Amino acid sequence: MAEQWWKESVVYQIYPRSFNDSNGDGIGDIKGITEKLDYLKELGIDVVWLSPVYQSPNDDNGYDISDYRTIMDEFGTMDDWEEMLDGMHKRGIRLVMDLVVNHSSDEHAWFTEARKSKDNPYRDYYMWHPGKDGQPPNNWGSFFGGSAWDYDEVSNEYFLHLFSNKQPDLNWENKELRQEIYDLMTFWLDKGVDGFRMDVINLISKDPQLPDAEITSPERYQWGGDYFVNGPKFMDYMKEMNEKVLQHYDAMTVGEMPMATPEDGKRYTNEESGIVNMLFQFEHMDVTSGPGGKWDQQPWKLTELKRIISKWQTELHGKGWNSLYMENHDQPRSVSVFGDDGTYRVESAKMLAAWLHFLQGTPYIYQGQELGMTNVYFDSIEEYEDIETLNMYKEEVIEKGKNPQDVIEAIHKKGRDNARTPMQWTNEVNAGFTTGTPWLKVNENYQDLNARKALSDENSVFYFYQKLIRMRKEYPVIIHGDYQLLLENHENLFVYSRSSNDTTLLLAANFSKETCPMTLPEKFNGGEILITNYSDAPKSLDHHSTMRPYEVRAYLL
Ligand code: ISL
Ligand code: CA
Repeated sequence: MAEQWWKESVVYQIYPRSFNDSNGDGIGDIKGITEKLDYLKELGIDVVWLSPVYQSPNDDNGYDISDYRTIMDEFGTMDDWEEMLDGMHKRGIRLVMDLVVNHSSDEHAWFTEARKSKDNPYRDYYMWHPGKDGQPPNNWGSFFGGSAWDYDEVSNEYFLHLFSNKQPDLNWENKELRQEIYDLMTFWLDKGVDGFRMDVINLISKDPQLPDAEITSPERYQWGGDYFVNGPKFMDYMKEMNEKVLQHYDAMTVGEMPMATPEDGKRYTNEESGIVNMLFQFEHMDVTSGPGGKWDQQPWKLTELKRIISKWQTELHGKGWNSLYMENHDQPRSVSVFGDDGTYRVESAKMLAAWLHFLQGTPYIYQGQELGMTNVYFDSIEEYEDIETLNMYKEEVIEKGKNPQDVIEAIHKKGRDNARTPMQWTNEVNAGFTTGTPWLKVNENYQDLNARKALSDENSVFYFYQKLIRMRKEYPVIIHGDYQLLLENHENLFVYSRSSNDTTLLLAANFSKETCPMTLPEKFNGGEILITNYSDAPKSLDHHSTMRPYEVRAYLL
């Protein structure tokens, strides 16, 4: 078996549109990334996951691909990309590309051909179906609102799109289509990429009967996941992909898998019969969602987060591998949700970092997380760009007449643009992201919160991450140790231990503004402190102790 370098790696996610603009057009680009490679090296990360940079009409910022083998004009050229890859490899950084193959753009040549006629050779690359009594073939809703089906006048049929209507779903039943995908993967692997992050990969196989979803909400369209999440041929397709492509390369794979349970996690990531190295699951991100789903944000409970994290830690130990994340380009900023983006911003950003990095799995840092970047609170819908947010606003406010202020508040809490505001490099105009007009407004806190400032302050969140990344290389217990939850029912403190052989690591984190007394079992005494966000924290552990607001401490016993 190949060396499992991905278990010991820390991954940094770049959302290129918002990372760094090299030519002043307001849009981040590949040369802009190359300019910042020393910054990434300084942080110490091992792998970059680059969100899509392929040709795209940008209906969903590159997650709608119109050519899988060329670089988006706005981002630069293939030469720029090669220079970037070289620069990464020279610094010992690996590159994982985004593979978005549940759907393509409707502007992909396959689709423009397919929609020409029912007997076009590319027709079957997509999922076409006649309607039912002038209505879509079934009642499935799209992730981005409305029906998952769009009517096509030319052929009087509908095509399936689980995401926007400019993201038609590819038909994996078609053998030629599958081969096209394996070929494009090979194309990038031969160019030297080190792996793939696979977008909504567990949605690629749909129940061929396309049954109506059970009616579970008062909405017009329903959640059809029973018929396309982990669908009937998902494993077969992935095995074929491994045989035809992946097994011939030393490549890391991470599957994004909405709705995945630990059972799924084990099935898909175990070393004997798994199909990816690790997965992104969503269960812990959903602790803030109420019964109304993503936009129904509710106060969350630490005990619930503990239950979910502990379940995944325990069930996958020795049987699979997980990724560890609290942020990405689809999620709000973690300090704003799980910490405090006011008084305790720095403390809570560090607390979340240490708490995450000492769990078992491969950590992912989303650009700006290493600075403790926060959510953005734009006043008006005009300032938002994300298709999911804009569609939802239109549906709720314009079609259903909801109070716009309530909807904006939901967007403040959960909108994807929270993560997509430009990276804050300096305290200069537009946070040093661009000399032009940024495609999405910069968060106004950049004066105080930026990379330049972090790099000149040895107590910054940045250097805290740097230490954590180093520690993961120094202490094998972080990679391999087993996990035990302590103080299970405590509402503010998250305490766990990791043990292997004769080493125990103890992590105690206060997820609240309260000062909390902490009493641990007696064996948790002594040892030495590894890292903390309060410089005067006790150097060795006393099993009776007090945790201050958002304090975190890790001890090696
Ligand atoms: O963002 C979401 C709401 O929290 C999710 O529903 C998200 O759409 C889902 O996790 C799939 O995400 C991935 O595929 C989408 C793309 O818009 C996301 O950016 C991507 O991460 C379609 O390609
Ligand atoms: Ca640019």
